[in-house]
Amino acid sequence: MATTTDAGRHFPPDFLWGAATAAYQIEGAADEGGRGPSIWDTFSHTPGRVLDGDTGDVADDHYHRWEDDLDLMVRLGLPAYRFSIAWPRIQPDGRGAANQFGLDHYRRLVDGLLERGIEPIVTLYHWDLPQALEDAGGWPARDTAMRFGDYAELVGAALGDRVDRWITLNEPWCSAFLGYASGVHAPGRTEPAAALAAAHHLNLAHGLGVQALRSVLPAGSSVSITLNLHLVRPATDEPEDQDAARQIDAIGNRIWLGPILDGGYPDDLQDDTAGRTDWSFVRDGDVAMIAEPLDLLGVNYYQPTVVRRRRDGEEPQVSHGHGESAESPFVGADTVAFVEQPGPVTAMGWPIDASGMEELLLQVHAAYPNLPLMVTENGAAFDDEVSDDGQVHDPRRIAYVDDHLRAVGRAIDAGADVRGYLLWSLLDNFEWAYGYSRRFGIAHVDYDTQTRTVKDSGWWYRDVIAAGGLAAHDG
Ligand code: IFM
Repeated sequence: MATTTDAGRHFPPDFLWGAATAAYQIEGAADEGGRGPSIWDTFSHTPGRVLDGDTGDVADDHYHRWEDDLDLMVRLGLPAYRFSIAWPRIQPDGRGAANQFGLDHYRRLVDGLLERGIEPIVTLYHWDLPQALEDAGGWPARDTAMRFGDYAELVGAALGDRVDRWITLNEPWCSAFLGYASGVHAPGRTEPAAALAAAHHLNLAHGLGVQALRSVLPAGSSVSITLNLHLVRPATDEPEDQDAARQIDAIGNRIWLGPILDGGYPDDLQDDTAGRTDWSFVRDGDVAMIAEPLDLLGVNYYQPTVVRRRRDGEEPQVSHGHGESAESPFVGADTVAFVEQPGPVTAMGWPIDASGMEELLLQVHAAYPNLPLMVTENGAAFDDEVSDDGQVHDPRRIAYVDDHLRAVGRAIDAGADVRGYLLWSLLDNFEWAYGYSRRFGIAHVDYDTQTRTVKDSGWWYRDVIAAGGLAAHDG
């Protein structure tokens, strides 16, 4: 139980503190170690897809600098580090025997973490699908789910003796709907029906991944999935706005929670999307495979979403808070309008509202009271610069994280079983379609020199971790 006193807020003693990254966003070394191309290599090298033509070719050069980066984590006193494995380093074509060189790289990384007393948390898939699998159909093709099961088994067998915590997929909503519906993420397709098939095959991949991991991991290992659940609020109490919120909840949240935790796809989701697909890609037995029991649910939260029903004659929106596209990522919810929220925003344009964190954790806890939760991502981008004094002063990030941690604490007080908080992100990195223009790190990266400078927020977070909580709020 978290406790609040005048002196501040303390978290449970076994609360896991950490920071997170993902392979394509930090590694670079795109052509090294036998790595094959991923959909993000292809996408970022396609003119017009990523801001300023940025690519992940070099990124933070973490592939070469990982030891220094682990030492940086030690300076920050991080007890845990969440990172992802690049599938194309393990299976360059997405199938077949493992590339030993790739496995060895991650084994060294894990050993380096363990030697430094940092707990590794492995995400198997953070959006870098081997290009060969996209060429064979990508996530809309059922076979991709089977291939993920094989990949999960290879990695689980190689690292299961030293990694206790596993996450199958990161934010499959982005993979399915930003990748295949709005097309603002790789592979950049705008095929709403295919996006729904992709969502199902990502669910199936998750289930097969859990099965594969369980078959090779020691008993007691923790297996989970990370979802970017949408905290959706209707703009008014009017039934049509409430129904708009229901639709976004269906296509944003229950499309994952339904089959994974509730035994099937919700009827209203199938009704909403009936004009796009007949869902015949769901085969007998699939839902049972998807519903493999989980040890924990990873929740990523950044911002709330406010919606209303679009009025007659009103044009559909081309921006849905996830980049500009004529196709909405919210398939089947074409008459939903996204309402701009008053108040401060981050450099992503995302509204800052920590109350959504508390609300979301409590909603999920109410729906699944026996499932432990972990905040596997939360953080903010701001336009940080190295000052003349050589430091990076980022008070807005400190305020953002402070507020959101307090919200996590309130959720714990109210009964939510939240086991940890992993800040996004350790380092400034490749922010997908925004390239290097958005900085989420608690350590600044100078992309010309690869110099890391711990921001004020990094030192502040170190102190929070060391104290096991937050000092008194003076705001
Ligand atoms: O950078 C991303 C991360 O890869 C997935 N979750 C959201 C972050 C910020 O956009």
